[in-house]
Amino acid sequence: MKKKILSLMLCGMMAMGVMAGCGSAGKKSADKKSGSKDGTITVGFSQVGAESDWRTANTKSMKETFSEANGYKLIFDDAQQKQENQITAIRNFIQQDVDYIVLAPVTETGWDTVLKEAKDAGIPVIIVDRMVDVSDDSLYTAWVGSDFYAEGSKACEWLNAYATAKGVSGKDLHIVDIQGTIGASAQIGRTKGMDEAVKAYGWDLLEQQTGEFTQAKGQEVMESVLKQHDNINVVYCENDNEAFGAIDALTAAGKKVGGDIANGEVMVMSFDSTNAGLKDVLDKKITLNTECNPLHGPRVEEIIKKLEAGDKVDKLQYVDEAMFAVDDTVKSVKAKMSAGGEKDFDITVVTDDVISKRAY
Ligand code: GZL
Repeated sequence: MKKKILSLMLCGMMAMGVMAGCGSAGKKSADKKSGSKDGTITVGFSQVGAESDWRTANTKSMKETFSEANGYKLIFDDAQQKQENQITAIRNFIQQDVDYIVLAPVTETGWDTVLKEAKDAGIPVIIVDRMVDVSDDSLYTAWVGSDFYAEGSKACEWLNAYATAKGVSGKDLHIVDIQGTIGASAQIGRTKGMDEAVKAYGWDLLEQQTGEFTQAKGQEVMESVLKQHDNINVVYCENDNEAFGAIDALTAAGKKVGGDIANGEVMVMSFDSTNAGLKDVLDKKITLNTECNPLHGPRVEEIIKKLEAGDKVDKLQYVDEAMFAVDDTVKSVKAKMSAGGEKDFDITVVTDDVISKRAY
């Protein structure tokens, strides 16, 4: 409501030749500053759900940042991994006339209509984590998240270098890809990295099935695939929780989980580098863990502060991310980036000290 009164006041002042640039009555451009009379900024955050350790860390970062003590009112909604719940949440945020909407989209498509409603209401939308695929990118003000294609490229370049160092040829890598939620940017990018490597290095990709980024589904998929193939020696899990489930299934099936493919072990690779995921690297259950950093709270706050100050913000902001392995067989990799080109990434060998210094 406050924005409507403010817009009418501004238009009135413009009519007296005091100011220019007032949008149509009741609307303000979606990038303009806002804030209530007492300075509190109201943020509506539509979160995917609570499907993984990564998501828990992401929610914690957002709630710690957008606290009352920091001058915010956070309206938080957990969509339980359902897009229709996120769309409902965004409409509720619009009804409540929040100052900013932050959306962590469960999948990339299906957002044009509701983001147009937010734009028409003059509420800036910041996309966090996964990306949205919309017909008009003015429907959101900024995006901050990971380069998921680069994550996939990193992991697969590491696997190629590791296998080569161990004397295992590409055709002797028999791989299961337990994918993330189909249509999520993280799944799209990590799967694309795998698909390109299979073609480039002649790997034997046995199965690709979604584990929905959860431990239960990851275990279920692994159990099912183990019944169909007896030569699996690499399991490419598109997040840590799927890896936890896959490891349980492999162990229950009497498999030896580890990096020694040449001697019959089954290698498990993962993404996220959560605390539990890195502990599994330390225990040599996960051989490579490619980081996907969830600590987006401060990054989103920086965008909001710039908008409040009337400053320009980058449309896309990729976060820097590391790689963690059981050993230094591979010291660095050259990975392909979403924006084009390649970049070198060093591999960190996981120790207790490395884990103790991690922020999540
Ligand atoms: C990645 C994020 C993914 C994580 C999973 O940024 O979208 O969703 O990799 C999480 O753990 O469920």
